[in-house]
Amino acid sequence: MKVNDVVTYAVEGSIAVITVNSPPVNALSNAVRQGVASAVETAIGDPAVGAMVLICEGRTFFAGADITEFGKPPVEPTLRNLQLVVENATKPVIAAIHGTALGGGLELALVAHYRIAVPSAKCGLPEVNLGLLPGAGGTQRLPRIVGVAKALDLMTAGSPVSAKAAKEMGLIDELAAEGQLRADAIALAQRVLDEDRPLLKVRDRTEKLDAARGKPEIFDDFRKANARKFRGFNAPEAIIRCVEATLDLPFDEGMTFERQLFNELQADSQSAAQRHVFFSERQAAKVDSLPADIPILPIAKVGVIGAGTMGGGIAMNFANAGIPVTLVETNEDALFRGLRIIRGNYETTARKGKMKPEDVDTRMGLLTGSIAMEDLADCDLIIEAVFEQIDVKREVFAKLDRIAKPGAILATNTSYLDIDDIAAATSRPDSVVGLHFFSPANVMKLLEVVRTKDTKPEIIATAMKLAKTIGKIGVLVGNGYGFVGNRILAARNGQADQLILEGATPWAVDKVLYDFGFAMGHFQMRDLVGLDVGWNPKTTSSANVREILNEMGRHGQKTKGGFYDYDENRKQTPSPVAMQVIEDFAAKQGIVRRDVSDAEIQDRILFAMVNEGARILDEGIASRASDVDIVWITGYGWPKYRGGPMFWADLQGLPTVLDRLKALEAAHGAAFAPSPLIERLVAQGKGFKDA
Ligand code: 3H9
Repeated sequence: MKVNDVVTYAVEGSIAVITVNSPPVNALSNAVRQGVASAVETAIGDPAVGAMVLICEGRTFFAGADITEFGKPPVEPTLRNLQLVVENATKPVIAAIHGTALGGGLELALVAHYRIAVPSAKCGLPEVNLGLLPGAGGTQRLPRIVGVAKALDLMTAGSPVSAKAAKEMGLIDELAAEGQLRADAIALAQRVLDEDRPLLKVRDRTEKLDAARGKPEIFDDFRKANARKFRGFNAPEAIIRCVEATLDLPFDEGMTFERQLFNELQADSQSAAQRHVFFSERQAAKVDSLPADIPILPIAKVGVIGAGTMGGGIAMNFANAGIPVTLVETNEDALFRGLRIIRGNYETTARKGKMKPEDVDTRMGLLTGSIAMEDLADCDLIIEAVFEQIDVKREVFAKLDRIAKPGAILATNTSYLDIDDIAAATSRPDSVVGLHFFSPANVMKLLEVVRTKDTKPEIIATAMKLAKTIGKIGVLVGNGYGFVGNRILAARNGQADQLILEGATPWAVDKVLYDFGFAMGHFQMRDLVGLDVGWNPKTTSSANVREILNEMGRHGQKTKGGFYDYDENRKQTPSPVAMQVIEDFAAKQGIVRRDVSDAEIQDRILFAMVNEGARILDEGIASRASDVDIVWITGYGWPKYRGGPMFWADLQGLPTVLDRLKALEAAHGAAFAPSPLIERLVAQGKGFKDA
């Protein structure tokens, strides 16, 4: 029987089976909640029914509340009211889980009286990733079923656990056979009936809470251990407070407390920012201009040219995904060094328990070293990661053109160079694309896929798909200096370099950025990367502070001195030597140093970045404002809870941004001349989100 468009009701023997089918992920939308509540009530009123099974069709059990309904007026039954219907049902309800039971989905399963899952299923409360807490009783029920410590871990990490782990911790009562969930859930329901098992309610359980009573240090230790990870985010602390409440308050009062904190988080800009990031990541994967049926080219074998830090990291991505790689260097020493470093990286990962020790050899087995580019002849994709100089790259591509098989994708990992220029060295520029990885390439999530004026659409589609295969977030960008990420970085560099000449200290600039939420300040980052990256000792001319520091042998952390001084443990202190260099250079330039406030530092750096982002958007180098946000969040450490530079600008209000830019232009010159896009959007009363 159809209950509504998304819920069906069937009775088998004495078991009612309530089936939900609301693609893509069975989110608990208005229609789903209404359908399930009405089906449960039907089952309660049906004398032929003794117990019921709640199950989903499609790829997953409920993936949570419907995020698209956030901020809209609530429609009955709310999730919490639906939960009351299920929890207080006079007949046992069995939740049957496959795919991912997430957020409100798991919270709904937690009001069922029994839970069964297939081994491949996963359970989690990922609300923290959306700047929220589990707001349908998750914070009150999870500690009652898995204990306080595990609940804190699960809810603040937000990552799901396997059904097996869930069973071990008591979250799941039984494992079903894979592919047999429906039958096994009905059988469990029948057993519950036959054995006259009680209607178990998680809310009534106290044994796990009792074990944590009188140990307030659990919470303080947890806060301390995670202080760095949680810095700046509001949701983790709210979750901890709710879990504390499970020990201090009766269940219903705990629920009220959870609701209050949930509402506060939901109304906060952090959650809006994190929801924006969730949808923007998914949006970035879509290329509007490509037909839906575009062919995806098979990538069975990959070649990487250059076994340095970048090339090695790139190769690891493919080996991790089970794709064989031929890694080419110019000589055996460099090749062996590269392969040794890769093995070392895998061994470290295995030692940390993040990889099975036997997988080290499996992955290394997928990597073949060579010093002959000819060995790349059978590769479907070849990525070049050699020295960042146009002549070197053009030479490599001319040679590749002679070696690569017809139809192979030829990719460059350049960060700044003109890829049309590189492609012109081949007879097949339409096969050339940019794949801009971020260092360390086996870790960083971002992949800028750079389309040239000639890149074939199927290559773009294949590259975007490949990004997902290797666990990256691919963002399609246009071919312009620095693409999206590094061009905005250049705008930030420009201001930071100028600010320290005008009177700010590098540590003051760094503190402003750190306090804004970046993991690291600008100059700390430069010291870490190495001041000598891209610096040429042969042509150096003391033209700026960085060159002078390099000329003094101060290349950053690796030489124990850059903008900061470093001790043996890499602990940093502001360097008086660097400060003297800055002051002397400013004097030479005729700059009279003055007090620069933190507010000025923040304004100049952030508004310069936003303005550059707008120009990039206007020029079509990025196709969506949200793509710019994703680049800076996944590649450059922009704090996730601030949603990216364009989201942040929208939050300030574009009229305010325009006013600030005009004021900054008057005070500091043309770098701040507002992008025409900002002027247009303000005139139309729009924000970047509408661009
Ligand atoms: C919550 O539950 C709050 C409660 O505690 C309290 C309430 C009072 N809603 O990721 P995919 C869309 S908060 C609406 O590409 P996959 C997604 O946008 C929620 N839409 O698939 C995409 O749309 P499109 C807690 C959603 O297989 C499509 O589904 N739950 C939702 O790689 C496919 O998604 C979460 O945070 C949603 N909840 O991964 C779970 N979820 O096709 C969030 C997805 O138009 N979801 N969509 O681009 C996920 O983690 C993944 O989507 C999932 C599937 C693992 C389920």
